[in-house]
Amino acid sequence: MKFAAVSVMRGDGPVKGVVHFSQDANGPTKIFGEITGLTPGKHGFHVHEFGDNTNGCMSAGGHYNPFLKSHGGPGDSLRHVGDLGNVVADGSGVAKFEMVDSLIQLTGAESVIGRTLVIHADEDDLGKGGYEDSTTTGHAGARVACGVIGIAKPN
Ligand SMILES: [Cu+2]
Ligand SMILES: [Zn+2]
Repeated sequence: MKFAAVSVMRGDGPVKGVVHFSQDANGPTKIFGEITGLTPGKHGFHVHEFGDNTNGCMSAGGHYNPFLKSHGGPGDSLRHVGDLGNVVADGSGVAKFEMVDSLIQLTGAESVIGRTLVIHADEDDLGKGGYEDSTTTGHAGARVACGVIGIAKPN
């Protein structure tokens, strides 16, 4: 069984993008796409809990964290399910990326379908920055674009 999802990301400013998810049975999930309009450098990238955009990206809640862990990076054992680390924008403000993650699921009890993908203004410090919000949000700053993760046609 193959599963696919897509998030069309928008914000109040110039940042926008499209991010695809694909997963084979219960294998890892591939996450790939392109986000434009960013400042050059690293930007925190997470799945947030709610698919609620009534108040823009703010109503998406905190990082999706069904196992009640603290914030980390995608390679850490201690992390939120939604912690995807950073994507890197080039000098033109374009982040083109592809990653594979074993905690992001497109099916089952901890599925991310119907939740919100968010990209932030600043770098995610992966829990290690020593700021008050490093262990909850990675100190990644404002939510510059977001989009609900919806079911897509597998290919
Ligand atoms: Cu976030
Ligand atoms: Zn987190």
